[in-house]
Amino acid sequence: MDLRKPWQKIWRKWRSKSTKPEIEPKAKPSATDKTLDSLKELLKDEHIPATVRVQLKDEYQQVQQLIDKLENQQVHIIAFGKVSSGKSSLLNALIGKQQFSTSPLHGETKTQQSTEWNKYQDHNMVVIDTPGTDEVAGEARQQMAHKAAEIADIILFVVDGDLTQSQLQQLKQIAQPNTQIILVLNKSDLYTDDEISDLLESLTNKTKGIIQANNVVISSAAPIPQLLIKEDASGKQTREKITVKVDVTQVKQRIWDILEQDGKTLTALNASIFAGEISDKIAKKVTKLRASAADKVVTTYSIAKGIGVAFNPIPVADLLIAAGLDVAMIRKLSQVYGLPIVGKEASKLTITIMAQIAALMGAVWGINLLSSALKTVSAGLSTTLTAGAQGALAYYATYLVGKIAEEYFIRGKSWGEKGPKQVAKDIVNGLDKNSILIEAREQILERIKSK
Ligand SMILES: Nc1nc2c(ncn2[C@@H]2O[C@H](COP(=O)(O)OP(=O)(O)O)[C@@H](O)[C@H]2O)c(=O)[nH]1
Ligand SMILES: [Mg+2]
Repeated sequence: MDLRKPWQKIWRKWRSKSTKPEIEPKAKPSATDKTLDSLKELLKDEHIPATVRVQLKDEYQQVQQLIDKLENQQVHIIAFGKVSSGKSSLLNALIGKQQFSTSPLHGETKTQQSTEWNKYQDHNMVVIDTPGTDEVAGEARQQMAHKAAEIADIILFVVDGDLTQSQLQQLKQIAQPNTQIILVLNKSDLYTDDEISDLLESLTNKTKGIIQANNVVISSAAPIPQLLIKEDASGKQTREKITVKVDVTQVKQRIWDILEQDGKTLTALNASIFAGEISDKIAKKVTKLRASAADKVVTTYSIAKGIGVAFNPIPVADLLIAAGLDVAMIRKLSQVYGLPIVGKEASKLTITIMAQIAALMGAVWGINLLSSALKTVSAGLSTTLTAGAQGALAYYATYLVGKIAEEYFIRGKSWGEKGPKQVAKDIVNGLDKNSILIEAREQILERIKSK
């Protein structure tokens, strides 16, 4: 071994460094890198509380699948279509081995399975077999196939005859602008040439706008031997078994053409589109889940406050002062919105909100509101009912505090340009006071009676 060599290398490097400072040019992140980053970000978003995360299990699983797919540089080719159309047979014929089990019986493939096929440039081609969709198989199966199709790059939609209305419907559901769908008319051995050209014409027409005409192809993935009956001049019949060759060349050709044409962009594009869609979907779901969790918090605390006051009436003017529960509610809400606040900050926010409510109500708070509460809530004024009315009012006050605080958190802990006064005003005006009071009374009376 020549020991000088490493030293020469170091020397050369040192010399080059001393002449020009060597700053490694940072490789520009590729589209796929960016997508990967945003997907990973999605998974670790700390603003999403654990309770909401649990309910996003399916979405997160899909995100994780896409991350795996990108990290392993996979091109996904998935067979999709009704049971027994020959999906498993087609994939076997493509990869050249009996990987997926097939059967003349309905529904041989029970779960989704996949296997590596070939390499295409740097990509690993993975074929995915699905149980198949039909009317009798359960929703869950369909869901699973749809989810897999969503992150697939090439979909082989397999049929063994003309397209039915429900198949067309499915096709429309899974079709996305950047997923390549190859419509495969399998079992072509069962048809005459004329029948095949009629079928191809019909398939192409029905899928216009969804599938490119050159993506409609035929195959015989597992043809059955045919019996040829010959009759000679004397009328004697002879039977001859003709084996038909497996033929999936058109499907293969289309897959290669697609990869050749836009293999590099296909996976990156699909992934980034899907990433965008799933993050929108997650965002919407988070918003919805948060809103309902927040609503539960607000109602729970409003009832607690209402009952507390009903059992231990305090002057209306003091409602705003007995604010312990409201502070606790606001802290809970801040957690729901992933922007937790504690201690002083929570008290300060509660005071700010209560000040807005007090200012808005002013004199009205004491007189009009109470009388309207009494009117809506009680006909005669038995003690229970008066207590109920006061309780309802307390409920209403806390409810307002909750709704206003929610708005503050939705805006990312800010009142925005409007300022707290306007935000509070809009919310008070937007709520149906009477129905809240009626709801409050019902909730409170129910609990008073049960005590
Ligand atoms: N005649 C004919 N039969 C086929 C062909 N491809 C598949 N089959 C048969 O159709 C049945 C269902 O095939 P399978 O691959 O299990 O369908 P899958 O449910 O869609 O996966 C099996 O009996 C296959 O042998 C084909 O090209 N021609
Ligand atoms: Mg199958």
